[in-house]
Amino acid sequence: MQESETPAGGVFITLEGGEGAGKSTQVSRLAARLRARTNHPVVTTREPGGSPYAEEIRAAVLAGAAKPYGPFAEALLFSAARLDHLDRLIRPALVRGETVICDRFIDSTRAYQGAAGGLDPAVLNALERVVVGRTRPDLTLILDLPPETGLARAAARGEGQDRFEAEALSFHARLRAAFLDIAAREPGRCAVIDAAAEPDAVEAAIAATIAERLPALAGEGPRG
Ligand code: Z5A
Repeated sequence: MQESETPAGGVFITLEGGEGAGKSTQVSRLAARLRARTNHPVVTTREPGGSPYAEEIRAAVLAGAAKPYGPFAEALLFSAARLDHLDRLIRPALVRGETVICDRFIDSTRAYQGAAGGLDPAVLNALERVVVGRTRPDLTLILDLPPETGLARAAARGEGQDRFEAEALSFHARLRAAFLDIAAREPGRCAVIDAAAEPDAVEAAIAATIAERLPALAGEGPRG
């Protein structure tokens, strides 16, 4: 494991929210927008996953392999995946001064295994300290929408339900409340985006937030 206290030179942005909130769509759009405006690399990645070992864990957890063992076992597996992802992809990219945009990160563990799954926040804090250390997002965009809308979008893809999409609506309502609570507790890091709007409007809201919160990133000018 690399030193978890490695200072990061790049910019670390995460997108969070419930199912079908449009995170993947907006990760791509934000990356394209930043690449058109900056002269340094922009890396997109996701959790769980983002490195070969973490992708293996992703496949097992989303298939429900750890569900019988409860939220603590799932949190440990997400943390093992995160440790590898941080070591192999995120920290090296940040040290090189790159911008990393990640689809889900620590707030998903807090919301899914913590608030919705019932895992003690003190346990999650301890895991975060060990696994994440100081590699915290500079900005977290919380894509907020009614869970019914997000689940309908996810269902419309016709790919079947994974372990979390199959949970009851009340679980997804707790997730939404958890993400909003995280944003309220950490307003310096988090910004809530209305994700029920059309994709172009969501993209514009994200661009405005980047301009406000990370002006150096937004204002480097077009690629020469
Ligand atoms: N999980 C966890 O429990 N603990 C953890 O620590 C971590 C994760 C890191 C990952 O699954 C699961 O792991 C996740 C939490 C759990 N739960 N689930 N399920 P995933 O990565 O496969 O699922 P997801 O993150 O929820 O992704 P998603 O369902 O693909 O949603 P999305 O990325 O937010 O949305 P999208 O793919 O961009 O859009 C969904 C559809 O809606 C698609 O057809 C789009 O074309 C459409 N879309 C997008 N934006 C819009 C707008 N604005 N209007 C209308 N339609 C739209």
